[in-house]
Amino acid sequence: MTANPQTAYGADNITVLEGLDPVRKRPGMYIGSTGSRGLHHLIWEVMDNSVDEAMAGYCTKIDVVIDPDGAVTVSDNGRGIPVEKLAKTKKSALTTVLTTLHAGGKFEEGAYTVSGGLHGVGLSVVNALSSRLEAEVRREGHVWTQSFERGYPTTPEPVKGKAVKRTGTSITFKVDPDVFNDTTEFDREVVISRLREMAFLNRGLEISFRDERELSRSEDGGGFDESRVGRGEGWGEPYQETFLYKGGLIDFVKHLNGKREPLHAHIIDLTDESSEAELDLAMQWTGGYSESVLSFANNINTHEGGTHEEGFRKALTKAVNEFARSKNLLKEKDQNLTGEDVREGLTAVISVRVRQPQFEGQTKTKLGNTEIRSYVEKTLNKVIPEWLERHSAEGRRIVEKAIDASKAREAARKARELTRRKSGLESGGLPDKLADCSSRDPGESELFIVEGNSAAGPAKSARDSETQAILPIRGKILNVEKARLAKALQNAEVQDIVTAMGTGIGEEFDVAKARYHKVVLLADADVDGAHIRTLLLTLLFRHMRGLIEAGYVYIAQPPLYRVKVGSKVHYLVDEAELREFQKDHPKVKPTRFKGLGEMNPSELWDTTMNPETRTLLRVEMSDAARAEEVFTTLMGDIVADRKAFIQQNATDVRFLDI
Ligand code: 0RA
Repeated sequence: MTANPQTAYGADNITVLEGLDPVRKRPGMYIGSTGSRGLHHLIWEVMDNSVDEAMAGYCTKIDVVIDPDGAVTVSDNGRGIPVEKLAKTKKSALTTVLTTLHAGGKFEEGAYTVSGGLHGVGLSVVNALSSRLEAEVRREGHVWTQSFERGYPTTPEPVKGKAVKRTGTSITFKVDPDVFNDTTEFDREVVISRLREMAFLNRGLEISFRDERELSRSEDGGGFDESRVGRGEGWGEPYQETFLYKGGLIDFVKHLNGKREPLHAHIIDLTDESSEAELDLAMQWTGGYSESVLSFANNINTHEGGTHEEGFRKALTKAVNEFARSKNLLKEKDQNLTGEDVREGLTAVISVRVRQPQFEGQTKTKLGNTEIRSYVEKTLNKVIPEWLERHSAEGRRIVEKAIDASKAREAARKARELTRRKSGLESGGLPDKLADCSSRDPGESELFIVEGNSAAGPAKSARDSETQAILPIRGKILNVEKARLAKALQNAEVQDIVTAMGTGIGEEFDVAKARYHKVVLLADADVDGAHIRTLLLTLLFRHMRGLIEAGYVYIAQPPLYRVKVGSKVHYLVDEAELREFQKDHPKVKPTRFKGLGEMNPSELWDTTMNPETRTLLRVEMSDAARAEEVFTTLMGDIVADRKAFIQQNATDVRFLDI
């Protein structure tokens, strides 16, 4: 078998071979980025094809395996990708799908529709970006295999192998490190969370996952946790888990609500199928104050929302108000519950399937189809009122909660006014503690929110006062997960952050007013620092989410260790980096910084603040479901969960997919 792609074939292949060239030249155009997000996108892309097969009713099980060298295999028990020769390309359908851009299977009268991967680019893109890819198809009584290197087939056609009865497709790919030069390592937690989500969204579909990679010590946070052994998280054994939800979105809502106290007994479950589209909705209110509405279109998490969410919100607000009025629960005739009042404490998952989804927005995660707004609204205008009538006791509790929220909102408005007056915001007053930068251009201005006074000193002397502002905050800020906005606004640290940012908070929040386009959270590299960072992230996530969505929120990475080799000083961010360093320098003795305050200003500048030399992690919203889950376990009522989580993830902020 020849492995030289340049000379493998004659002229006939050239068009096909050239077909994938643009993908390797500009991978970002096809998968968004060549960072961690783009890397994971390859798995989703391959899996989407199997999920399509499942949605079409031909596949019940998908297996995802990461082998010890990091190659990924996605197998399904569907019909198998067709292998016969196509008149159009004079090649096997399998070869065509894997080597032709946008051959999303549409070579055959609509038999094969991509479920709508964020970019919906298909298997050929994965092939182009993999150093090797093997396709195995079980079909027509035989196994067929074909291998590829960087998108080039190593045999002209699939090779027919042994006889088999079962049908299905397995794709194994190893990503090309020349393309993904940042990282080629899949994050287990990211994979697990997407597979679980896919299983929730596709009721009855069994998705199993096995990670055969060696568990690296650094990933485990160094501790041994017995509860993780059963699933293969002990030393040496592969991690294995199967996701299969008979309840679909109902199970999703149960999962999201976890141990939170529900406000009413039933999970509301509404579905509709029409010629236009399909709609699936599950929701339940809890006694809490935060709103968690997740939306999906064709299995894609639309965290920027869109028309399906708009239709849902409009119908829900209307239905609850009308129900409340019909039961005489509103005191005054003209009293109205706002959408925010109605959604307080609500956990909802809405999933639509649309024939030709239009994805818009910065991250292409906003559904744009206008016909879907009216479809969802119209459908829900009928079924939500019916549900409330059938469960009127539960309906009453929901209304009572919304009325409470309404009162609290009024109190919050007063508190905000007070904040404004106290801080003199209207006259441009800023917090006393803020060392502002001199630039008035938000695009170049950075706000460092620094924990602890001892660190604020060095940060102030180190900064570039033209573009870098420092806001010191003291100790633990209020946990907003357990408090309404009105209460949060009484907290001095919260007030200072809101005033410094200039955006307002809650209903009044306006990202266009941000005084800085970088907000950098700077906390110690220890457990307490992680806790404070999480509290700050919770505040931003719950009440100033637009900052995260705009990509303005960053996490600074101060080093934990300093080592000297001869006269040269090195700084290392965490234990994993230190261990790596000690492989080459086994004799060095590290100094561990106890806190930011131990660093002198020039060290802090060089390692953490200087835009030329620092590494900032940007906080992204790419996984809202996971973020929801983390914030509720982390910041909710269950102290034991929180403790365990923080201990396991002390320096790990990846839950926001950074
Ligand atoms: C085109 C046509 C048919 C199946 C598929 C594509 C197919 C593609 C993938 C990709 C991963 N798993 C897949 N499973 C099926 C149907 C052909 C027929 O009529 O049998």
